[in-house]
Amino acid sequence: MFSLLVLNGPNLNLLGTREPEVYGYETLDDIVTHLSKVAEEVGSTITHRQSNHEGELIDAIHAARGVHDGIIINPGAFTHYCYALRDAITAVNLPTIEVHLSNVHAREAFRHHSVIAPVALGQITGLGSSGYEWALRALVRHLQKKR
Ligand code: CA2
Repeated sequence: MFSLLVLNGPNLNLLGTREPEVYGYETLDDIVTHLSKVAEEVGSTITHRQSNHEGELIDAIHAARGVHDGIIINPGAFTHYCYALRDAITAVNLPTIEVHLSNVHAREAFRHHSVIAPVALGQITGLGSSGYEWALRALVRHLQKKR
């Protein structure tokens, strides 16, 4: 049984309400509900947190130490410039998978670079909401191998 922290960054609370052509029609609640079911299926649990504030995400990452086994994070636009978020992930030393709904490489140039990716176990981008599910399955498999 693994305990996973799922974090979503700025503006992702708006999912399902605007720009569905980019981010899909599902709300964040829809995504988290599905993810909870997948977690149960693989004998794990998730704790979800969305914040529009850098410091809150950093605090949640710090608090994950000794509580959660791994992190799934969609850092939103923080992905591209937030070194403090990257440092927090490095500091807690928990396996972390970065997820993006859209294919960041097919979008504006500023989205092509992630400051998070080098400290992440891996990155999933462009697969829509299913990216969270693949991240969860991959993280659980990674944790099982480490046991
Ligand atoms: O594709 C992703 O998941 C992103 O992390 C989403 C971020 C963007 O800044 C990244 O480059 C890629 C933006 C999240 C905005 O979410 C919205 C959802 C619905 C309506 C408007 C914004």
